[in-house]
Amino acid sequence: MIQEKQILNIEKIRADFPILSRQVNGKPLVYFDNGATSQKPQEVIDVIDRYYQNENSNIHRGIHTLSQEATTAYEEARLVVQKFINAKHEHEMIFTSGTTGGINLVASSFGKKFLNKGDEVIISTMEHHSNIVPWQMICEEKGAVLKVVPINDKGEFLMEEYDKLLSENTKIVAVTHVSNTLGTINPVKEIIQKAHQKGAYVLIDGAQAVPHTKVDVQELDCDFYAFSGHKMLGPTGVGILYGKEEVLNQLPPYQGGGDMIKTVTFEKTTYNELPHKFEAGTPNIVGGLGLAAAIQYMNEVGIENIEAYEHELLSYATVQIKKIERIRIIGEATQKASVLSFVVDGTHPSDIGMIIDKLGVAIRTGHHCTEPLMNRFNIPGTARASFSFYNTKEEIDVFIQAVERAVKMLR
Ligand code: C6P
Repeated sequence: MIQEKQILNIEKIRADFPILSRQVNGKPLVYFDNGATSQKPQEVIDVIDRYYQNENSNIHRGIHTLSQEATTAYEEARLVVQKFINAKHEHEMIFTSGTTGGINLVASSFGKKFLNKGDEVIISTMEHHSNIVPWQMICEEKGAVLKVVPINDKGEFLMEEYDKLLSENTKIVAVTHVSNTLGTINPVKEIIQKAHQKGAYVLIDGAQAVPHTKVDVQELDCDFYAFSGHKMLGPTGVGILYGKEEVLNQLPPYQGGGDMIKTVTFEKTTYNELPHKFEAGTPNIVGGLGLAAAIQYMNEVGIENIEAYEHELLSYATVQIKKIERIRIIGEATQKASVLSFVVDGTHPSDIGMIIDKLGVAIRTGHHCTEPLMNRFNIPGTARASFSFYNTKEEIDVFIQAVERAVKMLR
């Protein structure tokens, strides 16, 4: 009897995700591209459908019933997220368009307020472009310096190198909680503590962490934590930026427009309270409701169960893939989330991806928006399988057979 069935009721879970029963290229879909975006359960699809059929209205503006209902539902969604990541206050949850939106907000607003010539920003080698480029842009504007913490050959953050880079000049440290390309789980609590000792703020990119592990922002004590709805069963175009109240209150608004103001005259505008100060314009209302439904679904399954189950999937897949000749795993950190990146020496990752797609298996190939990381490993890209709790060991068997076949064909 396979062990996965003991942790989760996998048949029931899979039945909740309509797309998982479709065929691709005449084969049952094996969806292992969860790092790019997750699939959505029926509950989330229903919330979106119901909203546009029965509830659609703008929020924070109307006195009519529909608008008030939509406002209440949206603000309740904020509370669901607050509870999920254990933030102290609901107004510390800023709805954004996603992780990228959240990081750009911080880089721009924090940079305007706190960065000056000669100040330093620390990131790591394994960052997604979303946690590199916004910092490069603001550093260039302000004359600040971007410092990069190196990693070892297993893909682990080098704490002793970080210690050397941290100084009184460090104003903010921005690192990923889980690497999308390597699966490495970074010791973010220690990273945060060390930055705070030097008086620096910390932003954590949680895009690949929140879908797979329990995140408690108060326990971490991070200043900012950004993540996307679509990687955790929710819709695209919505995400959350958590920020500590006392830090957010010091930052200037990011964008100007409706909802973020208290009063406007041609001479002077005063700004709204948190969180609205950072939420200019009509938001992705249905996105917020869909995200709350996604969190409720994850809560029902249990984040600890998700983590344990995905860990089993990763261990199983890792053992199986190592049996295939010429395969080299990229990212072998001791602490890993459910990402399996690999290269087949002498072949291009996209050839593997294309061949196994014909067999119904969806993985991502390429640089995964981490080009500097690819340069670190001296490779053009990887083939990446990223698992979710609705995947199974049987699917891993199909994937392994497909990769074996591709490797033979590309000999
Ligand atoms: N990574 C992947 O296939 P957005 O696009 O804003 O939802 O998320 C950006 C982002 C930021 N940080 C990390 C660690 C990420 O993994 C991502 C998105 C996807 O790996 C698409 S490139």
